[in-house]
Amino acid sequence: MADVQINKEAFVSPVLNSSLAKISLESCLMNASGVHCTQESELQDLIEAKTGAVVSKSCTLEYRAGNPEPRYVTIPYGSINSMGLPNNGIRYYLDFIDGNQKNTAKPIILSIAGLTRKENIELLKTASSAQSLHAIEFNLSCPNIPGKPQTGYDFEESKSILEEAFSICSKPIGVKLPPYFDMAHFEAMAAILDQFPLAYICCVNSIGNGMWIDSAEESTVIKPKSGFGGIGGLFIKPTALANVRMFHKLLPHFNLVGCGGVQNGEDAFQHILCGASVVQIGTTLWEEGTACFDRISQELIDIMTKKGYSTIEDFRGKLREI
Ligand code: OXC
Repeated sequence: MADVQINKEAFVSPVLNSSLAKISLESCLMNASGVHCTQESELQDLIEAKTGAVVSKSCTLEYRAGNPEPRYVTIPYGSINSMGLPNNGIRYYLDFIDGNQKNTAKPIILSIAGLTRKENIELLKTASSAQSLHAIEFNLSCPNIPGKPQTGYDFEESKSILEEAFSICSKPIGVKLPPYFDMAHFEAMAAILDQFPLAYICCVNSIGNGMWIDSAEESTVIKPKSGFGGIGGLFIKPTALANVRMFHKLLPHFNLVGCGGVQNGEDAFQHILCGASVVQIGTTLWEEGTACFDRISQELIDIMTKKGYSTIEDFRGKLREI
């Protein structure tokens, strides 16, 4: 068979441009909240990296030290963590965003995760009045707070907190969801989310309350919660893809953010095929640092070049079902 001839003059290198919360992004890749985004220096690294947007560590009203260590461990195929929302408090992140948003067109999204409903409302009110803030990622899915269930698994509470959130907060709000595993749950959550003008839906947070064991030591590998923690990394890619796909099918009019198991350009490509407009990177960023964005961007561009795609819209959501 003759080689395919590429007309070099007509060929334009693909771009990774996308949009989130109605803001244009130069790249569809960004960090997952929680990784490399707690300290100002880390957020600065992310602004300077090949990211299209940046999201801060989920914050509470005040500084939190988080759970006792060891609380993050790399395991085969991924990671287990029970960080317990260590963060510097909302003011720290809003001040950083205020100081930096003047110098960069790259949106810095504030992630919030109050431990109680009252705290979430206070966080939303505070964020609502922050001038330079573009959008909020409302984390409904932290699995690591002892004694606190994940809001995203309580459908009634999810609906009611979103009602209140939209009544008091004027900023665009996206949600970070836990993974769902049953069609009835996908449908129930989609029916709730459809009632709100959400800026985006991010699927998924870590798979909550997993366990990893050190056989030699006959022990758990993380200390908090008797060794139970959120599972991330390659392990969770099938679950993450399924969640992006299902919410894309149920809510095609929503902006979707895919998160889970992205180690390379092909993983990002698959999230976009499922319907994601933006792809977040967590465990790989933890392992490799911000250079992962250069590598993954190039790998994604290489795939698009081979397939003849110029933008991610050429294939976004177009997964073939056989
Ligand atoms: N998901 C979260 O939402 N938060 C962190 N871990 C996780 O897996 C945390 O801080 O525990």
